[in-house]
This record gives sequence, C-alpha cells and structure tokens, in this order.
Amino acid sequence: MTRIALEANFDGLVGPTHNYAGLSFGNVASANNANRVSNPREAALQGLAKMKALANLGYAQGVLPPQERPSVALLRTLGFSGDDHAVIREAARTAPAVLGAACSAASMWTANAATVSPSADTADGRVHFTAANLCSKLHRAIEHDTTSRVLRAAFPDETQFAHHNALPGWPSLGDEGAANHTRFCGAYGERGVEFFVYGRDDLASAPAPRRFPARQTLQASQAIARLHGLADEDVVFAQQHPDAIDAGVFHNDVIAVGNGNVLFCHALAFVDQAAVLATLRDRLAARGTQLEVIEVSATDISIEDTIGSYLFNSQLLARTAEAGGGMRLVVPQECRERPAVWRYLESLVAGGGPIRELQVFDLRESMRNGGGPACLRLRVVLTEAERKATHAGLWIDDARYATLTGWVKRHYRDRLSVSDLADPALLDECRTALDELTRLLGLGSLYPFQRDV
Ligand code: SUG
Repeated sequence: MTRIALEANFDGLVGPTHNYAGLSFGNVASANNANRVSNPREAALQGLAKMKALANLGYAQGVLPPQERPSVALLRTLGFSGDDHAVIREAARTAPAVLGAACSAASMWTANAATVSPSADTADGRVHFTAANLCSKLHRAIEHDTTSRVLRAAFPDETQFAHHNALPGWPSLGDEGAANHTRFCGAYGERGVEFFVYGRDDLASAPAPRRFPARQTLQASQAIARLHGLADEDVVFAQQHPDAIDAGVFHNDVIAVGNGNVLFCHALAFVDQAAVLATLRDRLAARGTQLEVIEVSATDISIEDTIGSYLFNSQLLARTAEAGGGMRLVVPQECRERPAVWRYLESLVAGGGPIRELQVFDLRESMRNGGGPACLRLRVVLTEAERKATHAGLWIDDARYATLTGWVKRHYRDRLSVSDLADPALLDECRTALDELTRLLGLGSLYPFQRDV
C-alpha cells in the first residue's frame, strides 16, 4: 500500500565558531578563503532566513543544532591537558592547525550528516539513518558521534526510525552522507530508486582523481544500501567523474541534484554518464515513473562556472498543484553573478521543462567554505505518522524562527579570525549559547560539556 509522504528538509544551524581555516583540501572555496575574517552571526542569520522562507512557502522545514566547538574532547584525545582553557591555549601555541580542526563549524552542512532512506524503500518499513563517518577530514571525522545523538533525539521512536552508527572510519569506507545520495520516485510515499555516487572504489582499478581526494567509496555506499535493507533492483551505484573531483567537485551535490522524477546535472558528473542515465531511467520506469533528465553541457556552462556558482548545489523542490506544479530551484546568489549561469537559468525556467521557478538566497558566509543551499540541508521523506513522531521542537515556524534569530543575536560574534580561535573565552561563549539552545529546542543534554558534569 502506498502511503502519503512529504519531503522535509532539516537545515544545520550555523554554529558560533564559523570560521575560515582552509581545512578542506579539494574544496576550492575553502582553500581560496583561508584566513579570511568570518561573520558567524551573519552566517547563522543567512541560514535561518532560508529556512524561514522555505517554511513560508509551505515546505516542512526543520533545523538541526550545531555541534560543540571548540572540541576540547578532540584536543584531549590528542594529548593536550590541564583545564579546558589550558587545553585551548596550549593547542593554539603548539598546534594551531589542530585547534582549527577542533573549532570548525562544519556540522552546519547537514547534507553530510547522514544517508537517509524513507520507509517506503526499506525492508522493515522504517526510515533508516546512517550517520556519515566523514573520515577523510579530521575536522569532519569528529562529527558523527554527536550527529548520531542529534538524529536519535530528532527521530526517537524506534518502531518508526532505525539509526545506524557511522561506518568504521577506515579510508576504504569513507562516507560523506546524503551529499552523494539521491532518491528518485513518483510520489514520495511510493517505493523509489536510490542513487549512490562514489568517488573511489578501493577494491578495483577504476579511474581515480589525481589532484584532489575522492571522499566517498563504493564500499561505503554498498554497506549503507545493505544496512538500510534496500532491494537490489531499487539501487543504482555510479562513479563520480574523476575530472570533476579534480576540478573541485568534492561531493556529488556540487554537480548534480535530483528530486522526484527529475535529475538536473552537468555532463561531466559521472563516469559512463549515458549508461548511468539509462540505468536510472530503466529502474524508475520499472516503478512506473519516467525520469526527466536536464543535462547541462560544458558548452552551456563550464566546469569552472559550475563550481564558482554552485548551480547544482541547489535545492530542487516540488511545487504544489496550487503553485502550478513542477519544481522550484533554490540557488545561491553566486548564480546570478555569473552571466553564463544566469542566462542559462533564465532560459531554463522559460523553456517549459520541469523547473518552473527560481529562488535566490544570499548564503555567502557558508558559500565561502564551499557550502551552498543543498549542503545546508538533510532531506528526510516522512509519512504523516513519522512527521508526528519527529521531535516537535525542531520544526521552523514563525515563533521558532524568532526564538532562534534572537538567540543568535544574543550569543554570536560578528567577526571571527583564525587567531581568535585561540581565545579561551570563545569556548565559554559557545557553551553558554549551546546550553541555552538545547533548552530552547527541548533537546535535553546533547553535548559532551552537558554530559560530562
Ligand atoms: O566538507 N567545508 C565543507 C563543505 C561541505 C559542503 N557539503 C556538501 N557539498 N554537501 C567540506 O569541505 C570547510 C571548513 C573550513 O575550511 O574550515 C569545510 O569543511
């Protein structure tokens, strides 16, 4: 029996330590903006403005809290000791790069928090979550414990939600979550086709990028499909094009986005792209749905413009029948600043295809670290019963938006340089802010500093 379901988006709330430490080799924006002064307050408000605008349009919009940073736990694991302030001071003096990793606010990009399979696709009829190990970067490999706790608090009912811990953090099992996973379907409540894109297959001699690392492995994607109980005929694996990775496409969601029966991608997204698209078409056709592909050629938009504009890091959102049906594309304002990209988008919406409307957001603070609209959100398809079982304090409405913007304005700095990370007062500020946040969201004790006392 097909159930009625909707797609909810859970955006990461940008944390108070948002900064530009240049930690992500292979992510061009992160490297280009290294050592720039950030504005954490603006970053968080930009993210909240997107959440509010999409909630106003009628989408189910949730928020996930930031993680505790600086991570004193990481620094202690790495041998720094004394009281918490001494740990920060000593790390700043002798290992500033490690302190940078301990301070990253990267958990804001919840597309990397987990891979999620809706209940319509899984063998046991529950929604499955696997937290991503993010093991290719130190500053991200420390996220998954808290991510698992957050997801369990957000989706607590074990009869409806199944939570898997992150895969072991071995290089051959590198997993970056939903950023490399797309679900195609007819209606959301129908069984869909889950598309996993990997950058590396450590057990085969597939072509590999030469310049930048491939973060996701085939072995990790296969393990997740097994853990989630997906049927073989509903799963497609494809390799990301190594040339795209070498140009700065560090996740698939920087070069492709899909939703419902629509895939919007660049021609350089996948190895053997024509065969990949044909397989997707067949699998979806077997479920009674026709895949619509919008494939953008390198002549229309170069790979440089693709990465500079983050065109494909957009959110492809279904419009209601009252709004005219079809899809709405949520893009960062950098798309408007690149003439070739903007021209393309204007002709796309005028062209009568499935994408009918554009929505532009200023997410510049996140974009400077390589995180566009799609990076900031984790999609969770939920039936009505599952939506009701979701922790109520996480949904964005007028009141919660007002509460959260007020909280940001009370606690966040409006400038943060990499040298400011050495300031132990930042740790106290962050803990005070996060302690209040867990109360505002009704989440209980979530963070290490709340649990260790
Ligand atoms: O993992 N940037 C993130 C950006 C993640 C974007 N997510 C998706 N494409 N879904 C990353 O590279 C930069 C942090 C710094 O330099 O401090 C960073 O981690």
